[in-house]
Amino acid sequence: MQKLMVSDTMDTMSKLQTALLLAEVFVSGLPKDTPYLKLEQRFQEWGLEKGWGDNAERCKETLNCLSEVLEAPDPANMEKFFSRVPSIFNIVVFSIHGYFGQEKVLGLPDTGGQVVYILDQVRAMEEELLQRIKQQGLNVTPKILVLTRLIPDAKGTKCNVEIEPVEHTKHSNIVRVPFKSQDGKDLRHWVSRFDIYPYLERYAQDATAKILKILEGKPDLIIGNYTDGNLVASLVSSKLGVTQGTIAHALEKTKYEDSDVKWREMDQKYHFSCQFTADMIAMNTSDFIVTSTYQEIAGSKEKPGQYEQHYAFTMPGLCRFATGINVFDPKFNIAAPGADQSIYFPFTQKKNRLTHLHPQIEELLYSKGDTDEHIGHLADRSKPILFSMARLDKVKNITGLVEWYGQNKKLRELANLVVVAGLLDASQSGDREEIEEINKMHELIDRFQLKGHIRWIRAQTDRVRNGELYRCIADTKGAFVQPALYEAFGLTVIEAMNCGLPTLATNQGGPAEIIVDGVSGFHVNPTNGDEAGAKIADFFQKCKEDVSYWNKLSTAALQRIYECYTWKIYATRVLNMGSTYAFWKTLNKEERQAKQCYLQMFYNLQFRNLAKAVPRAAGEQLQASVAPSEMVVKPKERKPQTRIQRILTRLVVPQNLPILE
Ligand code: UDP
Ligand code: LCN
Repeated sequence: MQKLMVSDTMDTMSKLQTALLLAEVFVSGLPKDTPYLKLEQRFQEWGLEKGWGDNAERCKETLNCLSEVLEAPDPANMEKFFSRVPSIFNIVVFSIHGYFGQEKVLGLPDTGGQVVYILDQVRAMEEELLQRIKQQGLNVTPKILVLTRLIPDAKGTKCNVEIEPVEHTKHSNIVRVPFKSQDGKDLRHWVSRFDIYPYLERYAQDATAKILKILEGKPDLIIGNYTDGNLVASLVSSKLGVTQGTIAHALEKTKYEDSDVKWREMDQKYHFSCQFTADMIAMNTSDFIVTSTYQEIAGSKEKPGQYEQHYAFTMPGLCRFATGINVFDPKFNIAAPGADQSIYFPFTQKKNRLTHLHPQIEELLYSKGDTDEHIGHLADRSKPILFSMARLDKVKNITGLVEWYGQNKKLRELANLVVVAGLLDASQSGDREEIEEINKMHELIDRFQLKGHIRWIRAQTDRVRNGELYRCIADTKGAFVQPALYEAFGLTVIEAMNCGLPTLATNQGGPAEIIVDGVSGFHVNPTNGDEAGAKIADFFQKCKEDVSYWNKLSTAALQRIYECYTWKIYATRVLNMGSTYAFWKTLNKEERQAKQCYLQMFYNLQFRNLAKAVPRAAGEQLQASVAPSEMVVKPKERKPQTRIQRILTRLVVPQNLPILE
């Protein structure tokens, strides 16, 4: 093991302060680019080891930064110093549900922005780690592992491959670990994210063994994603004693109205009792939480935030959270994601445009006749295109958009509608919600006689072509619309804006913060279809009257992106969080331990029983070809509470812990 920054002999504060002073004076007298090798001997005499910088100038800055922290530890200095402490080399990222892969997965059930986010995040973090390691004068190879589920029946994807390097990285891999059935066999097919809970504990054990083997030791940071990944991150972090970061992506409680109070009605389909309990455990065990927007934490004047809605809530007959999560806890941080700018670039960059894809896109948008790939056609090609792309989940409200369009004669006259969403044939889908939405799409197209005005294209998995598709929509002077009933963040919104496509997006969730209404795009109210349809029609009307209006919106969208939504800003922030919270973790040990004990009891006595009640049988006994909706087994009767559970629920626990009543 290599000692970094200070040696074992550095055992008092005064020794450290003296060493800092001597070293600072020494490096100040040297040319800035003097390599660390030439400083090493003197540094060691003062008890300083590698890690201060790769040259005299960088070392001076780091030394100075620590001196200032010791004098006056203000937040800016602390963050700067922690950004230079070489404490993170190996990172594990958990993203378990859905199909996690690099091709042919987007649009498959439960597989959307989270996968895009994590792949881009890993690339950005690796780049930042490499730069930091080099600048601190070290020769260490970082490793990032994305732990997901291995799915033997991979549906033509690589989700059955155990280890897959992450494209455009040097040291990052996707590692897939299978779920196990009760008899210890690998579970073969995809499992809905709502039904995943009985598999997670065993998964955490198997994943831990795999991680320790690949890394030949513990990681320095574990980041969980979504409820399942966050719960597993909690279990693994607590077992290994590693700093834990949590990313929700979307908290389901916020997406489904009254899902806490009506948990019993919904439990057979969604198992929210399990999900919300897992969320509460992960939020509380986590050392830090990363959100994409401010509203995700604390909401706005009009609406509470996603996390805020977890402060106090009740699942009647099950439990009541009195102080579930405190949104003023300093563990909350915002780091907004970006979009890959090599894929999503402005339509005006003519020399970079992927013109070889234009014939395919032309076919996709305008060819006649229904196929497996698309339904409907655009009779009048001179009209601009109103475009949307999302998974065909209820909350994405693509059917709502078709209805707004169908009902608004003026909008139908002004623009064509193109939607990329899900599958076109319900009999091919295994996803409960998607099946309902597919049937609704067909019904709406018939009811409003939209053929000739609408093109419904099945989910598109080629990101590069999708980038060019956004730009081709911009060529028609079209617009992107994100009509979701609720959208946690909305990567499609920033992808469209990166391509210079004017964007109208839901005012429910992240997009309300991404877009400044009337400046860099527009907000639409998804609960008022007439108003939303009219606002979109109004936009196209104004563009028709004044071409410069469209250009103004396009430029403002790009400006907003460059100011706030890039992966470089993101990676810097998240790695700083990793180092900073690793430091805080070493303080207040007793209080932390008490909290962890309570959460462990909560996991053992509450979560485990809930997870046991989720039917596992579906995948383990029936054939993979049977649609999940046909496989739903009635949950077992809940067992009466044991004595220890009753005692636990009366425990008096410190502030800011989820209190069960
Ligand atoms: N996407 C895609 N093909 C589709 C549907 C979506 O490539 O048919 C991509 C889309 O470009 C975006 C991601 O999937 O990168 C969806 O992310 P978003 O945050 O909008 O929504 P999520 O699916 O995560 O809820
Ligand atoms: C999940 C969602 O629902 C989206 O709103 C986000 O953009 C995506 O994850 C990435 O965080």
